[in-house]
Amino acid sequence: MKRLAILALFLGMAPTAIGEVSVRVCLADGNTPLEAADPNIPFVYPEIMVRTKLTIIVSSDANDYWVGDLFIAGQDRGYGVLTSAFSFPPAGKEAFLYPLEDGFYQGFCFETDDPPDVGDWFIADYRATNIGDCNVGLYEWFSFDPKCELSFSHVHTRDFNNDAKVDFADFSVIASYWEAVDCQEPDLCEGADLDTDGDVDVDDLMLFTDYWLERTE
Ligand SMILES: [Ca+2]
Ligand SMILES: [Ca+2]
Ligand SMILES: [Ca+2]
Repeated sequence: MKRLAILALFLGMAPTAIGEVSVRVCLADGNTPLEAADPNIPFVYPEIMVRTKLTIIVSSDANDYWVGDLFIAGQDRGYGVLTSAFSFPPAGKEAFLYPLEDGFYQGFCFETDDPPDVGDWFIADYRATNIGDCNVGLYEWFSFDPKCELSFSHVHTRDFNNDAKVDFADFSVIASYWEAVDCQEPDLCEGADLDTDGDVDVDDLMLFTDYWLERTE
């Protein structure tokens, strides 16, 4: 009986306790969620190909005025870039955003109307520019440390002909270099030597098929 009473108290308090700004990652369409690589580890995402475009959405289940940023910091700026950002109606008519690029941060600064509405507030476009790791931090109230960090890892593209889709046109590049043994940096047999060991063989083919029909934007 006592336990029930405590539960009722907890439920009664919940609506005020959970109001919070959160961030999520979607594909370039801004709609299809990109799930974490491991459901138990939030904000660490599966490997994406260089040139892949993603969207990062800032939303809130509380209608409290908010000031925050999405930034790529330090050397991570060599691997990814936040290219553009927009506000959604729930951020309010007076919502405000602007790009920031200084000696350490690259990204966008956001400010909602006072008060905003509950819902999606802002969206930013992210692009993987180089092979390596890149974190995007969500900062609040001018803090130096991010509230959370989205961790992206970029790998060689499988879109060899650069038409934003991995399909037969790209497979034909693998086929045309099949069993080649003299692939060299930086061309790597037009990218077909995906594991960069100098040849094009079944290991490269497997790395290729992992991304079959994926789109980069
Ligand atoms: Ca392609
Ligand atoms: Ca290879
Ligand atoms: Ca090999």
